[in-house]
Amino acid sequence: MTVPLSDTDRAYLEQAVRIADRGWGRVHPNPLVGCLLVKDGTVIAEGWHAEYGGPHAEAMALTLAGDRARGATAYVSLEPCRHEGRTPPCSRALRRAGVARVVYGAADPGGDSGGGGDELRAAGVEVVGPTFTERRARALNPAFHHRFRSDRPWVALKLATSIDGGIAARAGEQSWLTGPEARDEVHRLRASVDGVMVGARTARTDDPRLTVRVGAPPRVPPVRIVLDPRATTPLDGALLRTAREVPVWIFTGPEAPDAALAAIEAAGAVVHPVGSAGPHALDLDEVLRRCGERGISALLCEGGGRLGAALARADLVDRLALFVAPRVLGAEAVPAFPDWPAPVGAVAAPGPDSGWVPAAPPRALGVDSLLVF
Ligand code: AOF
Ligand code: ZN
Repeated sequence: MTVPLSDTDRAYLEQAVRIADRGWGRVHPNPLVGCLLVKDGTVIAEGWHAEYGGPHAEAMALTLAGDRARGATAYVSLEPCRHEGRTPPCSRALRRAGVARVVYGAADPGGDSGGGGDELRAAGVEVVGPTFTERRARALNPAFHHRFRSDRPWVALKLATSIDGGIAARAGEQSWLTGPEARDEVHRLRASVDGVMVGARTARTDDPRLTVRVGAPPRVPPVRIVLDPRATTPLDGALLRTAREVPVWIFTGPEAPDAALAAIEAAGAVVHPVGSAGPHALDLDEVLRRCGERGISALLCEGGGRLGAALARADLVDRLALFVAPRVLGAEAVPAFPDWPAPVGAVAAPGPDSGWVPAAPPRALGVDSLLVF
């Protein structure tokens, strides 16, 4: 159950959410968190979680405010933690600083870290929260919340289509659909995940680098992952040429020749053999499980069409990052989801960013959220 908020409280809390974004690319797998300390109608300090393992948002704000925190209201986008983790518990820090009131957004799903709200209440602090629905909380820190519900990584699928729903003008062709704004957003998404994944055909035809080259560099560059059943990723391509600079993982299947695997390893990439799911297809559950075991908690799939459709078909997509270009590809275009048994609709994440209304779909795409650009 969520607690209702006054307009003033909501405005400050939304400001805390915007501040949280300053940690983008630096804090995952921990959540983005923002905190605002307000006293007598004035913001006296802003704090945010700026670096994984570093001070929490509340701690930063309290340090900046010093003695002025006494009697203030703290607005925090996530319930204050009460655990002794990499940093001391924020519930204790807020209490000791004499903060009179705490208004927070999302409930902390963490077993040990959660429950700071109740602890503060018990200590006599006025606490208002949780005030975000689970859906809102998940939209802000999707991979963080996903971790408590699943063993596999959170998966975002980037899909660029024409307005008539095509992903390429003709089979096997690369069609450049979107513009610089979309490219910037993709780099921003890359900075927030642990792995960026493509299929082997995309690695061969597009020769992508899959690095973050726009905006502030992430704390850890995402691992570049190719799903390559037959080990055909070109040795002289952009990925394998730079495999010693930013890690490259190649998932291969039983069809892969030993010599190709040896050459890929010699180039500095890590080969992960997994089971097959038919000709030229890998067992996606196994791929994701392996990724999870090796510390990938959030994954961005950038295509191609076949891999994206296979992930969606297996209900392995949590977020669809949909880029719709103002172009028409026409009758010969390759559809984003070929050979589906029935027309596809999507479950829209309501929110300020999405004015999208789903058609009544015979078969819904099982995504948690949808971003449309
Ligand atoms: C953050 N930043 O601002 C807040 C968090 O890894 P630790 O020990 O720093 O603890 C991370 C947990 O603390 C995290 O899972 C969440 O439950 C809680 N709150 N975490 O990284 C913050 N407020
Ligand atoms: Zn904390």
